[in-house]
Amino acid sequence: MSVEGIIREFMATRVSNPVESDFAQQLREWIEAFDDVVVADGPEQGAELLTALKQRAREAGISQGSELTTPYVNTIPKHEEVPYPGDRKLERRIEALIRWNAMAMVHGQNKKDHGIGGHIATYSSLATLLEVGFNHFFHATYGDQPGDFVYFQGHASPGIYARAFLLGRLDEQRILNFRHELRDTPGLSSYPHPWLMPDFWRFPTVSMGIGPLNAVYQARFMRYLENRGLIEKTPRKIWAFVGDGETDEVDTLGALSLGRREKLDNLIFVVNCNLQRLDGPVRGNARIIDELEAVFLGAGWNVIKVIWGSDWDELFERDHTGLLLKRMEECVDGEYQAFKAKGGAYIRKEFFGKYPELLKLVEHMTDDEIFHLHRGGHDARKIYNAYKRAVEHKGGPTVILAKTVKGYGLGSTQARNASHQEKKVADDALVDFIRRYDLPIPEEDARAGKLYRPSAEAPEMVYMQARRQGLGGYMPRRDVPKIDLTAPKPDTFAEWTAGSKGRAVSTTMGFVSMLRALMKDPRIGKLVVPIVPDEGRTFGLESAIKQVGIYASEGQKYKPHDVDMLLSYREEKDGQILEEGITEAGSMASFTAAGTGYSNYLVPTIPFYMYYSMFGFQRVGDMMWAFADARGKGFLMAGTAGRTTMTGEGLQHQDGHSHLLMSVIPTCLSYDPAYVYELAVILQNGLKRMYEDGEDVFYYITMYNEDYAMPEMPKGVEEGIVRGIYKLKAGASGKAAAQLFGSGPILNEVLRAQQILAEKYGVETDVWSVTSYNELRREALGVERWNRLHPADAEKTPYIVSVLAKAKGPVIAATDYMKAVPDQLSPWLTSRLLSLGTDGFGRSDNREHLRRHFEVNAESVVAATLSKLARDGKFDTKKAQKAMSELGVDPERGDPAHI
Ligand SMILES: Cc1ncc(C[n+]2csc(CCOP(=O)(O)OP(=O)(O)O)c2C)c(N)n1
Ligand SMILES: [Mg+2]
Repeated sequence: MSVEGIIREFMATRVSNPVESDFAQQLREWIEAFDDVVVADGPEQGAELLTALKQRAREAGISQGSELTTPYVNTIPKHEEVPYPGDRKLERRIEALIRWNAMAMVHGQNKKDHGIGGHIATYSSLATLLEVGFNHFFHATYGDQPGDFVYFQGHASPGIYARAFLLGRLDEQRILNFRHELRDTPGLSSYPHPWLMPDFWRFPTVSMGIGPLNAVYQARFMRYLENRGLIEKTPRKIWAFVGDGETDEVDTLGALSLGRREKLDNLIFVVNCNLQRLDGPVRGNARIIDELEAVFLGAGWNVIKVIWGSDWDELFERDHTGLLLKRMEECVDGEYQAFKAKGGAYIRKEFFGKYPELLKLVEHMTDDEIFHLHRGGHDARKIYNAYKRAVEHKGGPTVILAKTVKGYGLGSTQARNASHQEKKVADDALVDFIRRYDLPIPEEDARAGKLYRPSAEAPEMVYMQARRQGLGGYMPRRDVPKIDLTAPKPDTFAEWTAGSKGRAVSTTMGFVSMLRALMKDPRIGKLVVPIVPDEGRTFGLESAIKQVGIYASEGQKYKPHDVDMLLSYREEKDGQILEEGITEAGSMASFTAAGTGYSNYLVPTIPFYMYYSMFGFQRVGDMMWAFADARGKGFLMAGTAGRTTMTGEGLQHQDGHSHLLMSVIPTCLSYDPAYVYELAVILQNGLKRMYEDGEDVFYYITMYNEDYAMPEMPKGVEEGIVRGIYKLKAGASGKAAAQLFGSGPILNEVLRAQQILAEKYGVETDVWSVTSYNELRREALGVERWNRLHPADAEKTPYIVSVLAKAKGPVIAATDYMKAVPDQLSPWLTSRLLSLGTDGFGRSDNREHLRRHFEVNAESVVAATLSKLARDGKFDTKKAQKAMSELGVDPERGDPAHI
């Protein structure tokens, strides 16, 4: 824009204007002086001048709006670039081969098996961004430590497989089994799943948003381990490749401020800005790069934009009008997408054609040359320079915003709204592809979509191997080490299995004291990672805070107000507790980093994530699923659990369903202990199974805040506790007419019911403590399956059936969770089971009223038992009906499940 144009625009929008004409003149002088500096001494001097002025303004107390979007050009100017260190000819060849094999793999599989799916457009846009990383940056090891971590865009996995194929890591048969995992020979999972390919993938990323969020916390966890002396300090980096559409997920951008706060210069995001997501443009009416630049800059990240390829540099140099940049800043992403979909003539007319000066700028170029003016994310030199800067940047995380083309190089499917789901390519398009990339594949083979791998001696293959060797080996790779750890023996927990000697305590208090003891254990103490989302006081963690401190990468820069108190707030550089603040998702990400430490750092950290039960699975369930996929280990400790045990807080706080939700994760063992000794047995067993025996499972344990006397552990109940049920208290005569199941604090109601039934109604019952319906069901399903598959063999008996073999009468099960939790055992208890649970919305009240409302108090258990016995013809029906009013149970009241 001309100087006068700027002045006119500026004056028109001015707020204060004392002496208008004078100011316009002043402006003119300042701008001209600034222009002189830029022309004479270069843009850096111009920038420095502005910085100095800003500093001066700040000193004078003059505030200005901060600028969060910079011009729509590359952050690194051409003259600051270093030359590309690789052999571009060979690298181009390698990239073309990977592109071909990725496409052939997806195409071939869909031809063979219609609708099996797969993606090529994502990888096509990402290929160069990954190749520069694989050839020059991604370290597989640092000495004896695993190297950099790379979170790949899940939908780009065909490219990763194709690369591994070329390197000889995956054979042809394996590639032919892409998305065919259930055949005679091993297959390839659709996306990154460590559960399915445990020596290959490290991080499950395909559920959008989870990868980037986990990456941020992984970077922080790496620092935590370094600061606590559990791993060496290394220059390791965490790279997260993120889709531009993926940034719409709140998870993707929600934890950015942590990166800045913790100065995570080990963290690099690369956002693949191909301007499209699944349905169409990410920001058709604006520019996603501008939006993301502002977000990341605002969060304090180092932002590097890689927008234009090297071939644009010459155009910029020749454009003295500033019109090229102006035109770029006029166009929105919807137009940029159309340019790449519609070809060179269209770009000439619609982009350059707007200004005669710009048309002139490209008059020497053919339409084809114009079409092939590269975007930054397809230019290895630009990418290399951005990565180099990112790796060298100190003091905070870096994001690289790389502009690419979705479906790049795929011919007619490039940059179309439907590109994302393109799987099959027309035969002619395959031939076009090999021509475009100059691949030595016979046309016939191209039409058939055959895989192609040059001989190992081919220069590009030798180069590819050498690059990886230079960087420490192949990637991705997941380490599966043998954990050399002995769990504390059961007698270590003697203090907690001995009972509370009449003192009323909660299972939560019991847990915290065990946790404190575990942290003192000479073998595993250091490995324990307690995690809390601002609920430490709720769980009584103050003493633990004093004991081991809260992790704070900068220590404690202030004197806490409670410094003179016994349990003061203690932050330490090597503090052990991760106090995450109010972020269950962030805490879950820390849990994931710590729960996979055994593989990612070869340090078997043992996370205990303590949180408000209600804010568990239903809030971060997808992350829990990913945790299981990643073969995570650890303990999810769900406090303030139980719909009627959590008093006062009401509907959105009372959890009566988490056990049901956690039952869906195959590797999650969930327990609902009533007593501290049960909890002790479960913890010991968990530590042994996960860290001594090496099982890839994790634990979900509900804890309560109801105080009551904890009994001493009866003899011989350990197996029952672990398997899910044991007999706690038999009826006095030994001839029980019914069996009462209780769990968590509701077990106390059941014990009271046993007493009322005996004393008031002359009905003897046995009481069982059920620690895990989920585990009982899983075992029974396993046995049942075996029986189904072996009809000629003697039938095996599920544990639940065998423990109840001699127990007579119906089973009345009461729980603080939905009836569906005990109902899981129905197939093996046929007509015997009657479940009492807390279906419905919670209420604010105390335990007495809540339990009456949800019909899980002792009186309701008594009434249900009598009713069931009456229905079975074992108790007088009239007496059963009358008992209701004696017990304060109103048969005509509304069903709590619906009110
Ligand atoms: C949580 C979640 N929601 C939806 C999807 C389905 N999905 C897969 S890819 C995709 C579009 C991705 O767009 P973008 O992040 O821009 O990546 P690109 O393929 O363009 O590189 C969607 C919606 C998913 N995988 N995860
Ligand atoms: Mg995209």
